[in-house]
Amino acid sequence: MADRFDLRRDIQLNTQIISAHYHEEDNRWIIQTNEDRTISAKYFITGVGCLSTANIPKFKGLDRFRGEWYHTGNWPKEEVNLKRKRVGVIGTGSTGIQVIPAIAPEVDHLTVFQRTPQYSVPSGNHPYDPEYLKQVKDNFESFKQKRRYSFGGFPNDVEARSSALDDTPEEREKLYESAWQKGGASSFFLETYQDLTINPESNETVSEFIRNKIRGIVHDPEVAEKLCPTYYYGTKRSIQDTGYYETFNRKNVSLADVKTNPIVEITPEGIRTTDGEYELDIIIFATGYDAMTGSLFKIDIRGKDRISLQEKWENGEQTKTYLGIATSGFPNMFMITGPESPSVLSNVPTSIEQHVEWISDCIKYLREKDIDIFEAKREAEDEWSKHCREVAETTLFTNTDSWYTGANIPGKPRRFLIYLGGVGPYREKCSEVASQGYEGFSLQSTLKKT
Ligand code: NA7
Repeated sequence: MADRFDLRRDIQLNTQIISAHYHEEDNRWIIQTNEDRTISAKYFITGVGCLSTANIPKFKGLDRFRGEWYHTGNWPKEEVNLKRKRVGVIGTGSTGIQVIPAIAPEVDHLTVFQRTPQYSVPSGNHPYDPEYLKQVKDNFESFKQKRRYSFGGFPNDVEARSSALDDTPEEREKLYESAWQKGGASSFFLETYQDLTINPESNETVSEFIRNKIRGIVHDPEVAEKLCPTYYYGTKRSIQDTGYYETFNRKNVSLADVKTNPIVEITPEGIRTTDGEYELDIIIFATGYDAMTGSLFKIDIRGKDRISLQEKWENGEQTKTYLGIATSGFPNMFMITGPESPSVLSNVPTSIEQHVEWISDCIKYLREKDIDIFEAKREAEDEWSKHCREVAETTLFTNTDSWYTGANIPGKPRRFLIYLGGVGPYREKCSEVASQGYEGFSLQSTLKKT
């Protein structure tokens, strides 16, 4: 791709951005790299990802551990030898659930340290049917269009039914079973019922369906019960797996319930919980990320009056953006999949594409109109942020502790930072703002026309 689109000349690899400061005097962003290189830029666009800052919980004693330890998000390039090792995995989110069945056959013994059990559905991975592929390629434009205006950013063919409570228990069971057989978290989530994350009673029908699947798969009833989640299905990241629950039927795999018996410390030999010590050669942290804001805060970003983004968002009035693309006080700065956009609760490539196109069109417009200062208005940002919160509060998402709410990082302000109104309506709103001369933004020109 880089060669095809001649992108290499614009890419500098192995470079970390340390700071980006807006200089009001000359309306430039001064960006500092880890190699002490300074770049002066008119626009500053972040594409740092919503899930790229690893969360390694501050367990006492990690520095004394005699074995090896890794975080899944910083996996070494060199091969990690797990053969004949006693391995502990902390965390059972999307990552843990993929890692656990993959490494279980290799290791001597695997201990899974689970704090919150998760709902997971079969991924249903399979080679694409050539007929389907041909159909997609022949109709690529309409396929893309469907994706762009759908709720989740996926080209789903099946429309979800309105409410789980409109169907009889038998009808529901049949629909859930066919979604289970088809596989894929997104089809399970988006092609069954629309009110699963709105109505607690509807949610209970799908939650219990998955719990019964777990009870049917896992042979030891005590282990099966420990694996059964109780939170509202779908309000933590919807997960899919290949043989996750089945892994607990292996003789070399055991489950440590660290909700009941929390981890006390890491010892030189392994992990100590309140019910004893587990001796380990390797600890794998599948403990997730400081989502949405973590990677932005790793860069010292400062806007007008040298106020940092972290100061504005954490010490000030909490995280607020306009459309998840810009934030007041930070002129000429754009965020790709920023907080309060559909970002991680959508098909992310669809959302990235939309932001990149919107930002590119915007910069083109600013150039054409000789506008050199572009900034979100505070009122527009207040209104958008309020709207995001109101939409989130109509759902069950805000009831659950998850990285969506920031609850996974001790001390992080709890706030739901994802727009839940749907990818299609969000796209329409962004296009409307642009078509009305970037309504809600202040556009100033200090340039003299020649
Ligand atoms: P997640 O989904 O944040 O999962 C992290 C897991 O680690 C989860 O089971 C956590 O339990 C557990 N965790 C985190 N801190 C601790 C401590 N201190 N003690 C015990 N267990 C802990 O991260 P993933 O990498 O799996 O997935 C992130 C996203 O990447 C995913 O959603 C996809 O969008 C792609 P908890 O549930 O908080 O009790």
